[in-house]
Amino acid sequence: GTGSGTSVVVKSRTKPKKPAMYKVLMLNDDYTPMEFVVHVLESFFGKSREEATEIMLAVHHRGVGVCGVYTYEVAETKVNQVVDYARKHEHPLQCTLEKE
Ligand code: TYC
Repeated sequence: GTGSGTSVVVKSRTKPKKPAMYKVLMLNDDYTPMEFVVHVLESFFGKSREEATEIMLAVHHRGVGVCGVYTYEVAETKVNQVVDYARKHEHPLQCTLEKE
């Protein structure tokens, strides 16, 4: 406060804003096995077998699909993990980020 030389913590009147969210998109290709895509959706995105199969088939038919929505750091980490894992298994599976 004034004169005392001590500091005062003042509470903000408004709420802090929500973090920007990013969709992790999975892209179709002609070579990655369907079972591999289902496995990726289960193990990196916490999907059930049923949900994973639905998402995989949607991507297979439409070309692209949403795996999940995360903050930037989490989304970027997922993309890197999936692309690295696919490359390790010699599949061309691609994943990307899109701001919501
Ligand atoms: N199109 C692939 C196939 O016929 C399957 C596939 C689905 C690949 C989704 C990638 O993100 C993908 N084997």
